[in-house]
Amino acid sequence: MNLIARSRPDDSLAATREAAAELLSTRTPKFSLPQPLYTDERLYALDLQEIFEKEWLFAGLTCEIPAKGNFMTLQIGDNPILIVRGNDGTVHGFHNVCRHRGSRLCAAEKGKVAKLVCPYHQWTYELDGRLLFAGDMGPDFNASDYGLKPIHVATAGGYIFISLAEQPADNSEFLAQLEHYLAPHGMDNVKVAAESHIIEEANWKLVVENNRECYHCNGSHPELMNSLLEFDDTEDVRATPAYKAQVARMRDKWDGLNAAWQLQFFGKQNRLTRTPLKEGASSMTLDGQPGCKRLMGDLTDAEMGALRILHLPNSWNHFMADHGVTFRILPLGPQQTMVTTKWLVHKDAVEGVDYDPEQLRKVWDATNLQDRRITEDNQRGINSMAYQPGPYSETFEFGVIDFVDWYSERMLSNLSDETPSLQ
Ligand code: 3BY
Ligand code: FES
Ligand code: FE
Repeated sequence: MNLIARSRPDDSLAATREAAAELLSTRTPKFSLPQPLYTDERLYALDLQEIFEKEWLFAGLTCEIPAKGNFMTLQIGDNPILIVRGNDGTVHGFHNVCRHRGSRLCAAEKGKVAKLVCPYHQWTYELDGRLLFAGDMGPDFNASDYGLKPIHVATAGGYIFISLAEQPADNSEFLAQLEHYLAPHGMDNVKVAAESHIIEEANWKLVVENNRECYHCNGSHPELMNSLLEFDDTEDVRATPAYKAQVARMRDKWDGLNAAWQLQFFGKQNRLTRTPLKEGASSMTLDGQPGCKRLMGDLTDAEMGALRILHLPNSWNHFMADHGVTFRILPLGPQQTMVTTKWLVHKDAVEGVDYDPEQLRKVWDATNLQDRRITEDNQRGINSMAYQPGPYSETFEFGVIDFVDWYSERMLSNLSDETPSLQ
């Protein structure tokens, strides 16, 4: 065996980057992606490096960490992340990694602490990341050299976004508009009424693609289709005169309530729009009626349609008058993705009186499981030797085209930055 001839790890990294750039720049536009982009573990590692470690990601909600010392954790590829509310109310984000010998610091998904204490040798950090205590480290030890490594955090409208990039892109315009569109929903006064984590055995891009179209909805989502109107724009070729009249009526109402509704894109990465639900439905519940009697914010009219928020690469959301639903995806492997769904209601709504969490979550629990089956079958077919990229419908799958274009553009642009070396 000739060990010398074996390629060095950084050669193979460069080769993977070249292969990805080649696949993305020669792909057929408006067709699904070439197989390796959905299957290959090296290309998956590149997705983590170039998308999930560089772009802004939806992490969670400020209502989940209401008071100082409240924290939440999540995992971005190999990176454990910690988000914690500081003594002064600031939301801090850190790599959840002790500066002593690197142990993961906080294991719980959520919790409350006075200080951040490493379970291994009890190095103790302030909520703002400063190292306060390290036992017997000798006279030359300088604690100020060993603070937790910060990540970028941005909050708006109750949302927490994080970025592991050194210098993330400016997203302030989207954040300001997000806050504006969410204003009627009183995001300072919400709580999580129900939460689910499901794992889909599929590449994260298939999970997003599935969400970006409703070509599959009539065949798969009977519960959701009681309330969801699949198109969100009067310019949509499928928009009927009845739909346009409904939109005009709702827009008068939204204007009266100062509830922003305009369809707005921020590049292809973020989209905001308020749209009606099916005539007669006011919420995404089984019967289309409000799932929570206490409405969000100061709203008094249950019929508000739904605010739809899209944030690539990892979130979509629906906000009605009575509750909001947030979705977060996190990749777990080349063919494995976690989908976290949270149902939000007014924080003063009383469980068992104003809402029943089991009822509230029914439509999206059903829809998530239907989407899991669809997406896992999509992955199984893509793994076949017979798979070849197929054409998207421009009428029904324009959202998928936009996502795949966004992904390809981000990858090609991030790949053209200098090649990172293995540390
Ligand atoms: O969750 C969503 O936003 C989308 C709307 C269309 C298909 N999917 C259910
Ligand atoms: Fe954290 Fe030792 S690794 S205290
Ligand atoms: Fe679906």
